[in-house]
Amino acid sequence: MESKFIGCLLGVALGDSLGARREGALSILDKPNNFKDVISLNYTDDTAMTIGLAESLIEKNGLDPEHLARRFLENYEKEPWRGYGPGPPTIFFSWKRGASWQDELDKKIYPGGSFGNGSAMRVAPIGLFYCDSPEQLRQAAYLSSRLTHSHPLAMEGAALLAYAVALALKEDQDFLDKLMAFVEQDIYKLKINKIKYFLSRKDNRREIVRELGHGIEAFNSVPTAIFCFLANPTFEEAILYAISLGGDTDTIAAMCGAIAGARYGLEGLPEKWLQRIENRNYLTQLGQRLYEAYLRSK
Ligand code: F2R
Ligand code: MG
Ligand code: MG
Repeated sequence: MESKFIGCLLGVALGDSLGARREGALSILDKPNNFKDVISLNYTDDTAMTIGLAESLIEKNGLDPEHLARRFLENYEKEPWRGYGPGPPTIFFSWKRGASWQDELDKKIYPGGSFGNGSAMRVAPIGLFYCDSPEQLRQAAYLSSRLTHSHPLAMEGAALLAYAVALALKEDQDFLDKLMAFVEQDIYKLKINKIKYFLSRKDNRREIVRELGHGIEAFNSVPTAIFCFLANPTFEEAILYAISLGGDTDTIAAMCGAIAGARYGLEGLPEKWLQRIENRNYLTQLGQRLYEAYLRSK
């Protein structure tokens, strides 16, 4: 289990940093790039916010939204150049000026709140910490999302990704059926059915992108990341495949990396990539500390 906690956090960082090299690419590759020429792997906001969430869960022994909001702000101020989405920094500045985490400030930026994938991309630590209780996991994922992404489709995307991490951690054999029973929003149910259809057709990349999406919206990226994990037999193949789909590649590969890292553990992550990942030691320690916090919470 400890190896899987570590593998999940490092999996986010590997997917994010490899994917960041193609983020926004509209083209779909016919076959995955093997990244042989890459010397160092630097991660973006996806990993920076995952770190913030893991740190807060460890320090507070569970989800404390006020503490989490403070940590997101502190980490952003240390590293504002991580390539954050447009909405969150505006919200961080409002918190700094005294606004509350409960204010759902994203509703002032987007009608009905943000349905960007920014809350799903960082949610993996909740999938690990609350892996024994789907309902606690759902409530924690919703609450963590509400700070910056209060639209129901973002909250649901975060819960779905967290639950996928929990099921992968446990090597659950009824993965898709359990995801289907868990989700409440129709668009996610529709896309989970499409995942089933495409599992035997993974080379139809254009059709997969058309039907599942590869965009910045939670509903156009969370199901795609789950598909990339299920359609490939190893961590490496899943990440390269995710990146080959183009679009929001850092985030789709980060979310796929979270699930695949939880499934295969640290041993399943390619050493050739681990050697080049930024902050490898800190991410490893964070996985260990999150595992200890999880044990204490039981
Ligand atoms: N920001 C980026 N990539 C840009 C390139 C960065 C560059 N490399 C650099 O160096 O700076 N990536 C990161 O942003 C995504 C996560 O974004 P998040 O946190 O969800 O942001 P936001 O602003 O809440 O939403 C993102 C977009 O979604 C659309 N949207 C959201 N809600 C909407 C609504 N209600 N109606 C219409 N559209 C809505 C908007 O287009 C938002 O701008 C990740 O990819 C991460 O890697
Ligand atoms: Mg990013
Ligand atoms: Mg992205």
